[in-house]
Amino acid sequence: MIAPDDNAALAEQAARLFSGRVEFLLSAPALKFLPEAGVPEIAFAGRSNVGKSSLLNALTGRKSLARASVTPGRTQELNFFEVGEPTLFRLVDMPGYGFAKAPPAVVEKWRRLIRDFLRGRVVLKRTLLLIDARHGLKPVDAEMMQMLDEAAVGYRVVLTKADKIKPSELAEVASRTGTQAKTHRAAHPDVLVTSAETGEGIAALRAAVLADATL
Ligand SMILES: Nc1nc2c(ncn2[C@@H]2O[C@H](COP(=O)(O)OP(=O)(O)O)[C@@H](O)[C@H]2O)c(=O)[nH]1
Ligand SMILES: [Mg+2]
Repeated sequence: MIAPDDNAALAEQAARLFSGRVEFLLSAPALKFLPEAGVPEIAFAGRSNVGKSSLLNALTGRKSLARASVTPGRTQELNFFEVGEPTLFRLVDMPGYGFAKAPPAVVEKWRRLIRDFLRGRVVLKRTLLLIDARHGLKPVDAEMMQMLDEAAVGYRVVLTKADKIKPSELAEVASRTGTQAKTHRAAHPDVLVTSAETGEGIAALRAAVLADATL
């Protein structure tokens, strides 16, 4: 479990990078609006309300880089953020899934956008799949993992909201989630544990993102 590279130099470089230039680039509601594929990209995926916006904000030390959506599941856009000066890589905030009240047409549009992005984006180095530590993997997450496996996009499972449960439960969920991840061919075997609230795991996540982006 845990620990990407606890390489001190990498961690230091990552900390410096994320405290520097991080800037919103654009929102792409369809593939034809994607920015040119000039730099590596790391995407963030997860159910609505998993804590994706909060994690992006914690990662970049900004209060409101990624806005918490007012209506869960409404935003069907890929949001791009540039990191570094000049840009070293981009973060891609993918629309959340698993929202209860979405009409089938919205879900289908989401599925097509994500599938085509995952399959066609050559600069996409890794996806971080966010999972609420209180809930563990749900059937909708398994569907996302299958899409990632099929697109052959490597991904890391990141547990969010670690502060919300007891350490003993957290260890159990992390271990169980790691075991489940190992059954997916594109999944990284290590599970990262984070809390946007306490900052747990954020430095390790920064280092992992930098390592993945600059593979
Ligand atoms: N306690 C705690 N709450 C969190 C954490 N991350 C997010 N939340 C809360 O979970 C809710 C959903 O977060 P948000 O980032 O908007 O989720 P998103 O829909 O995945 O972008 C908000 O009320 C956040 O304040 C965390 O690490 N700890
Ligand atoms: Mg959000």
